Amino acid sequence: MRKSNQKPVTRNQKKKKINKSQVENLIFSRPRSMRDVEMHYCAGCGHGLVHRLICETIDELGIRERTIGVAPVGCAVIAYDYWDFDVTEAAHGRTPAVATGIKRVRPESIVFSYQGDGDLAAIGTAEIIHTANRGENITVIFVNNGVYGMTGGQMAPTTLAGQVTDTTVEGRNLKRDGYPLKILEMMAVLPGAKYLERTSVHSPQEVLRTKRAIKKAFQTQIDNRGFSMVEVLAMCPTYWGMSPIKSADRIKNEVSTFYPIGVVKSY
Ligand SMILES: Cc1ncc(C[n+]2csc(CCOP(=O)(O)OP(=O)(O)O)c2C)c(N)n1
Ligand code: SF4
Ligand SMILES: [Mg+2]
Repeated sequence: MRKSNQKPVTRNQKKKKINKSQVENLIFSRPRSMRDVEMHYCAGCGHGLVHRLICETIDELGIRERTIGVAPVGCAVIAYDYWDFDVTEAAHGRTPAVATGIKRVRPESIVFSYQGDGDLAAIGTAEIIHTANRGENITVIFVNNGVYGMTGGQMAPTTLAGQVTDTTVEGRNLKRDGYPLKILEMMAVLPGAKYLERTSVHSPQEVLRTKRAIKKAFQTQIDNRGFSMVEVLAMCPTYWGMSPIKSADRIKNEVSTFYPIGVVKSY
């Protein structure tokens, strides 16, 4: 077992000098589906955690060779640099449409779209609703951090009432800016949507729950049951203007009281 004062072993180091008994004793390592590169995300960002959970899931299901991801526009725009399986890119909000095309042409592939809340719940509202309504057999991983991260922290449709952002400097005003959108609850009425769950990555326990939900969503597709989607509440410490720890606390105490964690629809 690795002692706490020893540095973690990277895949490059493994290639160079790790011996057989050390490999046998490893209890934690990088998933095969994840590249051994440094990520560009800010400290405490939720995206890296969600990326890893997707990779672990793909490894455990043994589907790396037939998985195709569709990366969004947003902070996760270069997710293809971090994933070691086929990934393509779509214009802002259009990942479900692109994923639909790929899945219909290559039904044997496991196809997922990865989207932020600006991508999915603003510019891509039409695409996500119609993709779910058609019952496309794809999986959507929806990372809800309540802001437009990539472009500088503007209000998103998911921004909470009173939340300060670059475009709501006195807090989101429901009269002026409308109400925060609960996309999963809206989609639950669509017969084509088969599995919908909301999770979070603000604590180890919730990270594990997110992993189970992502696995079930992929399994839903493998079993040909139809559209599946997991909404993950994620931290954006940079544009929430708080530390990573305070950001995690904010999800626990504030965000998840408006966006309840749990299964919204299942089969
Ligand atoms: C058609 C179009 N409109 C606007 C933009 C600018 N834009 C790029 S990323 C982004 C918001 C991304 O926010 P989100 O999807 O929540 O991702 P996050 O960065 O928060 O993970 C916007 C508005 C764009 N790239 N294309
Ligand atoms: S701006 Fe927010 S969402 Fe983007 S990388 Fe930084 S913490 Fe993550
Ligand atoms: Mg966002």
